[in-house]
Amino acid sequence: LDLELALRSALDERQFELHYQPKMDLNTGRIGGVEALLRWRRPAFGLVYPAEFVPLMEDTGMVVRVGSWIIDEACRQIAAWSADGVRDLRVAVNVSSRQFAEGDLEGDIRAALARHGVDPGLLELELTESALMSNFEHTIEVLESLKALGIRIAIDDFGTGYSSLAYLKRFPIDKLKIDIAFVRDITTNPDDAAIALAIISMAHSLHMQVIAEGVESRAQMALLRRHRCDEVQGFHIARALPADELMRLVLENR
Ligand code: G
Ligand code: G
Ligand code: MN
Ligand code: NA
Repeated sequence: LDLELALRSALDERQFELHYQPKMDLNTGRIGGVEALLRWRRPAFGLVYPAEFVPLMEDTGMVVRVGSWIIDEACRQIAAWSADGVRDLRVAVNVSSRQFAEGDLEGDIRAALARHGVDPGLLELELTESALMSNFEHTIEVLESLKALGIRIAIDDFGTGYSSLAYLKRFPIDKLKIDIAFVRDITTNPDDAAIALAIISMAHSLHMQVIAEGVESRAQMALLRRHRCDEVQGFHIARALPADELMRLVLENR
């Protein structure tokens, strides 16, 4: 209950911040994008990670209002990096199931892009299979309206949910993100390697890109590159960093 009360005032008290984890393009070795990850700087507690509060935000519906803030903040950051001369770094934000179902995603994104004067092509959404599969008609309508804005759409944690391949074909999806569960033992478990390879092949056949998350070693990265995965994200590249530290890393990498 204390947690819920504290969380309710966190947005107005400006206690949320976004950290950014790089995504490396395996063809060029460049950091082509980042994933924005929510952090709560809770007074007297320090930095709190999403696992401790996102489920409660989802249950209470707070995630809709905070989700709108996250989209605005990500666009503000894209504009700030642009002003500093980095104009080609894509920023992905996570969208929760409830935000997708109940929020006005298109309105929020349209407003944030306009307010900050951001190129829509630099904004990407990460949606989970469960968010997409709950209501087919609603999903297709929302996804089409989002694509019309010019933003990109990825399916997060791919392979652990229950998306039907028939639906996948009909959704305007740009990218699949292979779940960490298949990446963790990819160099030692032939089944996991086979699943990752199958996801990569299927994605490319459907003209989608593929990223693997949770990459923690050079060997995992090398195997994914051999299998023609497009991008990798994980501790082997870097953890999520505050905006200024992330920018230093990007500039060193260019
Ligand atoms: O940053 P961390 O690895 O602790 O994130 C853990 C989980 O929290 C991830 O699954 C991620 O999708 C979720 N998460 C992180 N940031 C956000 C956010 O901004 N919005 C939503 N809805 N979920 C987030
Ligand atoms: O959106 P999603 O829940 O997938 O968010 C990414 C989560 O994965 C974050 O909580 C982040 O801290 C975590 N993460 C990112 N890279 C790695 C990694 O290389 N290994 C592990 N175990 N977790 C990671
Ligand atoms: Mn994600
Ligand atoms: Na994920």
